[in-house]
Amino acid sequence: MSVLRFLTAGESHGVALVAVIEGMPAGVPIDGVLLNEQMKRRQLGYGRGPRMKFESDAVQILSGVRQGKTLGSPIALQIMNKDASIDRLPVVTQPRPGHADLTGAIKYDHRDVRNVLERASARETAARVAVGAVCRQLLAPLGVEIGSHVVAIGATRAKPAPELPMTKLLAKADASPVRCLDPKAEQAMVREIDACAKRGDTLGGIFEVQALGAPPGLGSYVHYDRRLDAILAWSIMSIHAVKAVEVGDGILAASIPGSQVQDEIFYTKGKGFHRSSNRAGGFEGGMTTGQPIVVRGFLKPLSTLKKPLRSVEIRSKKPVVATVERTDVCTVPAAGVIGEAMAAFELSKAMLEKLGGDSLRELQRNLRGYLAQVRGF
Ligand code: EPS
Repeated sequence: MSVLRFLTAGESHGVALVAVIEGMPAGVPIDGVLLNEQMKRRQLGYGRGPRMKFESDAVQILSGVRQGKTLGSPIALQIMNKDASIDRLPVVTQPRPGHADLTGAIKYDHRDVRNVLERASARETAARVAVGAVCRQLLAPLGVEIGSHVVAIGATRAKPAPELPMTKLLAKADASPVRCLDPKAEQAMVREIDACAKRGDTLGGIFEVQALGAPPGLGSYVHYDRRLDAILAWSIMSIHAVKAVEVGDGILAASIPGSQVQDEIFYTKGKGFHRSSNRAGGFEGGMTTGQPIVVRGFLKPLSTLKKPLRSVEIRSKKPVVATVERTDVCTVPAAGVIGEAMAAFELSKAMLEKLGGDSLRELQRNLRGYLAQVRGF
């Protein structure tokens, strides 16, 4: 058994995006239809730009899967770009404030900002969603389900989400153009996106990822880099445009007394230890408690503006306005799907670290043994 890891490669308008997953146990059933369902979900959402209308992201499995099951060997995935125009696209010398453009060009000594923006683009997240879709198929037989919904777009905030079984949450969120569970807020969000598009501006917002069924004790308090809430926060923060992450009621908790923050502990025969609240978002001491995992990503508005901001031409150093690339007005609904993928990867990794196993059968046996031990505590 090795540590689960993945790499992605590919430019936004290059030939393809690719990903390699290493450390996936053998014997995990992989359904290509389910993989592509996840890819489609990432392409949806009100406020997306023209690119998503003509790309139909589909995953090709190049290795590591045979007769519908993982082999235990590296899994290579490929997503072809319909728009593979990278060699015909113009040189960019007017960096966009907020994008990787200027700092990336300085760091890598590029005089064409395109060399930066092609890889810095959020198109890379298509490869991450493909990886997450494989991880979900490992987690499903282990009883872990992951979903997300949109909590806010711009100034519009949804009312607190009801507790729903994961299939219901996903069905409701995916049926909404902005992946929001509150129909009133949904309408206001759509109006806000429309108004923003008219102004040539962009909008950020908040998505919430939930994971149900994770056993208690994933991650650890014993060392800083084993705290799974921190690992998950890092992972969500790595998604393009995410500038803040919240676990459970973390932001509110900073401003209210401890008696209103901690989740009290109860014990009932037959049911074992339980809580009547989950303000901690499923983590105590960096470990899963067995309660639902709740993590939110806060996206700043995208940095490509139709009405561009002031910038500087990198060769002449003269003031200009930033380059205008084709882009989206709002990507918060898609970001939730990407957040799910990152959570699926981190939870798969944490499960394998805790339980071990080179095959799904071995992993499931180890999980059953651990859960029996937990029940007997
Ligand atoms: C994206 C593809 C991109 C953008 C967006 C995400 O397509 P293009 O640049 O060809 O229009 O729509 O990229 C960005 C938000 C960004 O900052 O680069 C995708 O596949 O998600």
